[in-house]
Amino acid sequence: MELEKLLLKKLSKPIKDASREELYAATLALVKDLTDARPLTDGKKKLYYISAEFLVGKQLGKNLINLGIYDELNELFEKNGKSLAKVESYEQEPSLGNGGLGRLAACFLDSIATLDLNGDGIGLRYHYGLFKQTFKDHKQYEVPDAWLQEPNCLRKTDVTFDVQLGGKTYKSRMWNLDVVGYEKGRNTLRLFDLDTIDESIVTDGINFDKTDIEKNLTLFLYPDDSDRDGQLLRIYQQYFMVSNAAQLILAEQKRLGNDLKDLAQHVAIQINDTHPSLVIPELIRLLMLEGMTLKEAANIVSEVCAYTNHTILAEALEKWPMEYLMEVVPQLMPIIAGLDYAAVCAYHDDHNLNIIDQDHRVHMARMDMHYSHSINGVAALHTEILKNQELRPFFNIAPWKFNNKTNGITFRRWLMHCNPELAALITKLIGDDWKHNAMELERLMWFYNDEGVLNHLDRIKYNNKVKLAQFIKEKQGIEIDPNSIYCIQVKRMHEYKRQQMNALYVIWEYLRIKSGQLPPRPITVIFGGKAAPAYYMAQNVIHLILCLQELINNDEDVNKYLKVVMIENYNIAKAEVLIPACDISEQISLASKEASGTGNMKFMLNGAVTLGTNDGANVEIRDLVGMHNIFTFGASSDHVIHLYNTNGYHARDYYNNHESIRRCIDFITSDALLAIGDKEMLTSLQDNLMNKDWFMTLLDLDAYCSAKETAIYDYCDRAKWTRMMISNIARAGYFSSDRTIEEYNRDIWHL
Ligand code: 26Q
Repeated sequence: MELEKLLLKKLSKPIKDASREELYAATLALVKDLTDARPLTDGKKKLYYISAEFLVGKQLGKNLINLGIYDELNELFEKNGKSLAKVESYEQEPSLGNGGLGRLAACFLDSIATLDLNGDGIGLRYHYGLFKQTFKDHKQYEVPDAWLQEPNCLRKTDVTFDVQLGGKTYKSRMWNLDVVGYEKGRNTLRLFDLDTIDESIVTDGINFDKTDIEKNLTLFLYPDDSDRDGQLLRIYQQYFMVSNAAQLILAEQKRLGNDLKDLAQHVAIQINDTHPSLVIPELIRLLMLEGMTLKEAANIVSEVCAYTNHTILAEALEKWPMEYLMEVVPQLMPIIAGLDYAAVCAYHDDHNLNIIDQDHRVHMARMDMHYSHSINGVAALHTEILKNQELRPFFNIAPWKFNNKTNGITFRRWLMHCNPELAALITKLIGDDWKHNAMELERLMWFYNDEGVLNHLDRIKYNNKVKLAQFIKEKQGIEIDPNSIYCIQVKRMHEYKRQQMNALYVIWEYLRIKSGQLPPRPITVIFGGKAAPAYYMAQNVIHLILCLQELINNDEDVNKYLKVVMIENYNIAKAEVLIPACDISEQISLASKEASGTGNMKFMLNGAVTLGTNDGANVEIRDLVGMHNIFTFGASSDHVIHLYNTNGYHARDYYNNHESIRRCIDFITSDALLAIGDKEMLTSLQDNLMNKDWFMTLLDLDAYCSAKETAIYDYCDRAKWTRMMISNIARAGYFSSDRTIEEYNRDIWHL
């Protein structure tokens, strides 16, 4: 009743007469009021989580859950013939991230607030964020994503700072996004921007004048950096982000009356990959302006800062030419040189430790590692590889800095919001303590032999599969069968994640069906993910998948047993429909290459069974659920690393020596596919797989097809499969981001 009154005040007409848009605006305003009524978390020490990405997803539903009014509002809407889900779908999804790293930052903010820890996020208010993906002629096209429509979840503030970019002064502005914890806690995500950004400078698609900083600085996330101007723009963005962060932090400390000499007692900074690394020299610069020496400031900053590594791919470790930094941030270069000198003096015998290398490039990760007190990887295997391989020289000089923090996900969004039926069943079975202590999910194992519960689980999965089928029909016009097995691989398109191996499996299955060997149950293979615009091989893989979708779904001999869907513009909202509907979770990266993965955790929590390599957090999933509740295959990370070190992998040998592999590769340029697709793209992909295959697709292809066949047979044993489902859900508690954040706080932040 109370809630109804509050809503009507915002609406000024009866709920039943209001449009979806009006209901959205009123609910958004209501959420803002209720958020304001909750006190901001504070404390003696504060965390600043700095990140180029925050892939927060739609805010309305999540905030309603965390404020504890979702169900009540849902009923109120239903009573008036309205659907809260429809109102939620009106919201534009903020497109402030591209993948795992950005989504992790969003899950972390949710957990930090829920645990009532004092911590804000700091990032950029991109006007278009990451591009929107569309398909035409079986290819990906990129269009700007104008997500900033009014009204939205951001709040304009009058906080501004002066930032020096290329010798000129610009005035920034801070925008706030409320972060409400589940039941308690409230923090803020601070997003910085310039008032002068001009969206109209973007012409045909995503082209714009890259030199006009005043107008373009925050237009896009990861603007094309294939030329010098693009790279300069990336540095401008990074410096703008961290200069605002450093100024905000010091302003808050001064306001609290804290002595800057005691900064490490009051402030912790987490550097999310290398994009915010310039915060180290910038903070040192500002402390020196307050009268400290370089040495004093550097010591304090090292105690404040901690660095998280999210990848071992060499190309993702940022190195900027000194000349670029001289142009963009001349005020930092003397400091970086001083930091390098101090580090080099200490360790003059190993060039791998230099911040500035012989080619005058500045290595961001090296600066992070010298001048922070903690270096962490994001899954157990990943951290071991960092220590023993990629970052070994640093581990040798400072082993105490290294620690593991296995990633996690927020169960508020990835269970309670996206799968309310499953959440309700869990609560009915074990009470609702699991919402605060995810390890309580273990109790579901009591029902391991309870046929009624297992059938109920199965029914929920089926309902979610029906919903996904309706969604795909509505959005993309493709019909899929909810009684088929849904195999889902959704993530950024990258060769190391090996979507191409899954596509080769599709060809393998297609050829088998054509030859009369039918699978025991129909299979639906679902892909989704964006490819970077200049990443041709990833574009080619999308092209192959879209061609296969066209060929197979229209082949009357085959489409009763096999279908292929490539989801257009995969994002958080789509993930929330896909993940609860999944049977087989595809986590098939080349062992050693996927730092952790977090999709793998979301799928298991929603009762999917993993088909994966022993990579990233898959290893920990396997250890938790046991070998009988996961399908693993493929070369070990040790073996893969050995192959790289010895140049021991030759794709050509696999092509020549394995008939089944050869048939799949040859099919990429078969008449059937060339009739649909682009000859150049398909040939280039085929050529790459046969002659280069840097991520060793053919090495694991046979093992992958066999493992998938086993999984599909096991799926047909419903009693067996539903037990695998419940085992996966019950063991997912460890992957709550609440656990991850408690570990960060215990070992690194000490809030
Ligand atoms: C670097 C240089 C130049 C341009 C872009 C970049 C760049 C941009 C984004 C490098 C890396 C990223 C994003 C990385 C990322 O999302 N990593 C994922 O992080 C997840 C959270 O820890 C892990 O679960 C995934 O395994 C990891 O791939």
